[in-house]
Amino acid sequence: MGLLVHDFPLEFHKVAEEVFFRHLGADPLIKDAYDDYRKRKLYEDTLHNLSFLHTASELEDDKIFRDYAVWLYELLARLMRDIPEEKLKEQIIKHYGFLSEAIGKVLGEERRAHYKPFLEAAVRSTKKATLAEKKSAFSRGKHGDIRKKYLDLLLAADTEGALSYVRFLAAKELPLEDVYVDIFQEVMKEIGERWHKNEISVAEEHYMTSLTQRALAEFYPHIFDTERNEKKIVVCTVGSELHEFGARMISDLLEHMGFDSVYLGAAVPKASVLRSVEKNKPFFLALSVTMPQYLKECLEIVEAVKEKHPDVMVVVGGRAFTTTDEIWRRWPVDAYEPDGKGLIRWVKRTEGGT
Ligand code: B12
Repeated sequence: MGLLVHDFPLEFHKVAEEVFFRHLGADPLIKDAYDDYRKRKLYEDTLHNLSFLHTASELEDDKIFRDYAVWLYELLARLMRDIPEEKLKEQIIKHYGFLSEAIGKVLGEERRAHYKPFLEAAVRSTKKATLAEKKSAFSRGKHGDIRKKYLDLLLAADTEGALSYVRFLAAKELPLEDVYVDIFQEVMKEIGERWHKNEISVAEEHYMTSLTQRALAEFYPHIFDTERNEKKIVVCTVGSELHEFGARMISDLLEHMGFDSVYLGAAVPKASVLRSVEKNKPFFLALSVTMPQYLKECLEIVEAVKEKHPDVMVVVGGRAFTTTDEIWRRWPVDAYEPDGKGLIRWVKRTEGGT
């Protein structure tokens, strides 16, 4: 599934073409030494950058694009270690200049002026970005030793070892929220970091993700052993969002609290979410977003649910919200929580009426 949002302006394809030809004109290396694959990648990456720019502008949140600019710089710097950092920064900043020129040419000076503050903020963030290693807290703190041991087994591609370690953990009867949030969520984040640092491949990431999803199944007998509360909740991801691990965890943790969880999975269209709310009349709807591009669709769903089912509470969460300037505060949601533990606390407060 593509990363372009449902309302991605068609003219942006023309903008991307303009940017592409500006790069070709400015750099003989791209024109002569790039094969078709790399040229296509340059074009696609430009569309990707435009989709983040569009999202930040639509949601009036420039942190989304600043955050993306830093992420992009770090990704490219690690992929192209042969290019000195300052040179790479120059090239990226030149690219933002091309985006601005191309927007002016294709969409007009007014649109160019509209996007200017977003692009300027991205340039400032790129200039400040650094690859200096921050001290990782991954194997420190609560359950740090378990995280490290489990990740080491994944890195060694030791499927049997990893699953028997997970069974051992299940037998220890640690609180489910610790296992999910402190261990599996943090391991998944670390896997993402290592992919971003170009230390592990997409194949390794896929393997570790699918094994960890399988690991959750070891806890299922425990998930359903609680008393039911006769309330339903509906959980899903929206837009073309394929990251569904977080939503799955939320669904399991709520099931464990006694709710009947209707888990719809990934990338559920607005009309289907509404139909499920209509049919299940949940205590609340939980929407998960990881890629900022799908935040706008999330907002549209929140607004539609609030209009049609004002008695249903809506809670949002997922990594995308951490890349915004607390955007949920401007939304008609009942809560945002950063992780499964926060959601459990919110449910207890809400059910307890405090
Ligand atoms: C696994 C993974 C994938 C898998 C997902 C598989 C699956 N079945 O879910 C696949 C391979 C599909 C994937 C694809 C992509 N990915 Co990816 N992925 C990840 C990774 C490594 C882990 C995600 C995860 O499972 N986390 C564990 C869960 C449990 O954590 P969580 O989602 O944050 O959920 C917790 C909280 O956020 C919260 N929460 C979540 N939802 C909700 C909802 C409510 C209501 C509440 C209250 C709370 C809440 O509670 C959860 C539990 O505590 C992340 C790294 C990361 N830092 O997240 C990258 C990451 C998210 N991916 C990234 C990228 C770039 C992509 C791709 C664009 C790659 C590509 N070029 O194709 C695509 C996009 C696909 C798409 N259209 O969505 C980047 C995003 C960077 C950015 N700038 O936005 C990340 C951050 C990697 C990185 N470090 O660079 N990815």
